[in-house]
Amino acid sequence: DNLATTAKLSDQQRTELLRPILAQGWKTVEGRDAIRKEFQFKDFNEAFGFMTQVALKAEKMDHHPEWFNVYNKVDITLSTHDCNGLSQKDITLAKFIDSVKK
Ligand code: H2B
Repeated sequence: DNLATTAKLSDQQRTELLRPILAQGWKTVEGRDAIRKEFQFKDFNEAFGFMTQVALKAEKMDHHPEWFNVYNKVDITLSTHDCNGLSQKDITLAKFIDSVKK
């Protein structure tokens, strides 16, 4: 449920769950318990199509990215405000985002 999935990850969960995410190019953020990745597309249309798919998923999950778009680039930071750090929802959303980008 929502309470369980937005609990801050334990050190052990963090190590195990983050490994595959970091292998896909996500990076931990300096000075903050969050992950970040930059995506680049052919043009704005491709970037915004990607953002639309992520937005629909985010709304379904009630878990929203912090993101910044300029033309064909989208810079995404994931963190859970409810626990002021990384939760299972960030892992799930990161995997979904990578599956959309392919
Ligand atoms: N998104 C993220 N990234 N973290 C949260 O803690 C969060 C969220 N909380 N989206 C949700 C909305 C909460 O504010 C609402 C009220 O359920």
